[in-house]
Amino acid sequence: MDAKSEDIRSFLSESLAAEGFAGADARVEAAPGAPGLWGPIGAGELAAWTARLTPETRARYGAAEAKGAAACALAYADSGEAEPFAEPPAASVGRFARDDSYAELAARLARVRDSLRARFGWPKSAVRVLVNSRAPEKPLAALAGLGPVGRNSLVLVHGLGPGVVLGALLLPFDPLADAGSGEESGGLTRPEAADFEPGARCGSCRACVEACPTGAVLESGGIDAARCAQAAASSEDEVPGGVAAAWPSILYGCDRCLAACPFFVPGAPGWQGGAAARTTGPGPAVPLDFLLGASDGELERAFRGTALGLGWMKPSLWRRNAALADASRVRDLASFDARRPLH
Ligand code: B12
Ligand code: SF4
Ligand code: SF4
Repeated sequence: MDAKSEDIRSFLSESLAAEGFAGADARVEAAPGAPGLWGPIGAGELAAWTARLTPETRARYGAAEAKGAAACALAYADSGEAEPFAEPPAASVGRFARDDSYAELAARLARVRDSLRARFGWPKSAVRVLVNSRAPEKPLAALAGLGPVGRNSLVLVHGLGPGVVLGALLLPFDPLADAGSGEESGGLTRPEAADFEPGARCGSCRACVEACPTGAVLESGGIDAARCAQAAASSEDEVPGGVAAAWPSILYGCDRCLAACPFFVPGAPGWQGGAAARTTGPGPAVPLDFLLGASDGELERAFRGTALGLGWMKPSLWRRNAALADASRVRDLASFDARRPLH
């Protein structure tokens, strides 16, 4: 790597550290107690990921031009909360949506992108930010050595667990150009095939399988999205009978399969440094009386500017989810078989 590339990598590392991301390998400065972790992806590894994208997605993010990437994980704002999930008379909000962790991660990565462009005079398109994009982000995190994919299909990030949002910067340089291998790699952990196979690193643990109220987490690893309550909560499509019958009193976001994981880190300071500073979201629970009684305008005003105020989420969807949560109060869960056929 020439001096300039070395400079770029150091600057990237410093910029990410300033945004709260510790380095996942020994060559980059650690940020103790940081809410985030990042790891580098080299040109060859990135090419394997790019090759799987559709031509449209590849073009959309300029992935074929990228020479490397930095994958990042950010712990939820209030990942330290270990409170039980809301039950009627309230519906719960997933941790990622309580304070809009996606928006926070995107803002942090945009600042790193802007610093890189300003420092090295790169054009706008040289660095791309991916956060909940149309490109698969879990394999980027695994490629960067942030952690393996668990049986629940979520990346179990070293030190932070599954309670994170993931994102990446696609870069015009290879941050691993001089990494070497083995001892020469400076403590760099490179992923193996098992890190991409959901559950291959989970041993005999089945906690997420047991915690999923709708039977969506597969014993063999991964999820059956047709059974996932969060998949149904995000869609206007009719909710399958088996999913409706086991609805876990959620408004949006579920979290059961990640909160049950032994790698989930209750007590970890999230990006707000704890729950006290929450200001930007709906919080962990919303009263059903409000959700079922409010007008469209009242609901839109309540969620505008939060992760629940996304353009595609309509009052009819919030009301439908709230009605399912309301119905869950009269359900006989003891006799419910989560693995029975859906319809
Ligand atoms: C669609 C989607 C959903 C769907 C379907 C999820 C599913 N598991 O099928 C639904 C609505 C159900 C959902 C729910 C949730 N989601 Co979601 N979701 C996504 C989204 C937008 C796309 C995922 C996807 O289908 N990708 C396409 C498939 C093909 O790829 P993949 O599964 O990601 O990749 C695997 C393989 O294809 C293969 N692979 C693919 N490319 C490559 C390349 C190489 C080189 C290799 C070796 C392998 C490989 O390996 C991968 C790992 O096994 C991502 C964001 C994103 N853009 O990635 C978030 C994302 C996966 N969701 C996330 C979260 C937080 C959730 C919820 C926890 C939200 C909540 N509280 O309710 C739940 C959890 C449910 C669960 N247990 O999965 C996070 C996961 C964070 C983490 N720790 O992993 C993501 C990454 C969003 C983000 N940017 O943070 N989600
Ligand atoms: S998000 Fe909820 S419903 Fe979906 S797989 Fe996880 S526990 Fe099951
Ligand atoms: S709960 Fe257990 S099986 Fe599920 S992802 Fe976590 S470690 Fe793996």
